[in-house]
Amino acid sequence: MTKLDIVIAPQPVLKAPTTPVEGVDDALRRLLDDMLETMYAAPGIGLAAPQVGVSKRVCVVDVAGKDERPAPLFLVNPTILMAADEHETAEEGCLSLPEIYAEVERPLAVKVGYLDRDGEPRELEADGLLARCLQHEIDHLDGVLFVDHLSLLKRKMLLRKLAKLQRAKQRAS
Ligand code: GNR
Ligand code: NI
Repeated sequence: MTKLDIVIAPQPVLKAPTTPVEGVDDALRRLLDDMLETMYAAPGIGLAAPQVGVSKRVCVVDVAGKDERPAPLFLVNPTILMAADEHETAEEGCLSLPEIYAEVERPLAVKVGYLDRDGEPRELEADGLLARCLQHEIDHLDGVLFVDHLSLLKRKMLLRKLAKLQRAKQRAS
């Protein structure tokens, strides 16, 4: 397996809607495995293909705590089939927006349809952190970042902060 480089905003690949996958083959499984390794190394609880520069409709998720057994999910062509009417606000971060955090309101629970790593159709009902993470990843596959759920003013402020942090990092390297 190979750890991939994570794309940082504002790179255009993060804003582009992805292409659905035609079928699950060995090459796609390799991408999924590399994404999982990249996500664990980051570390993060989810990673979408655009975040490694690949505009395909696939993502990986594992919300297990560090003292729990790993519970990786590989999602090919995921879509939200149902979302709860009740919403909840919680803090989010993103590997493509390092050191930027904000409160985001989302449906509390979702039902997601997808193909698994073997190309088998599946459905998953989730709430809590898993529901939030699935929505965050599916947003990435539609070219949406968590800051896009915030007011224009807040988004501008956070993206300026990110640019400043990235400039400082560049100068230090
Ligand atoms: O690691 C991550 N943590 C996180 C926390 C709250 C809501 C969503 C996430 S996903 C994020 C990794 C990431 O950027 N996935 O796209
Ligand atoms: Ni993200």
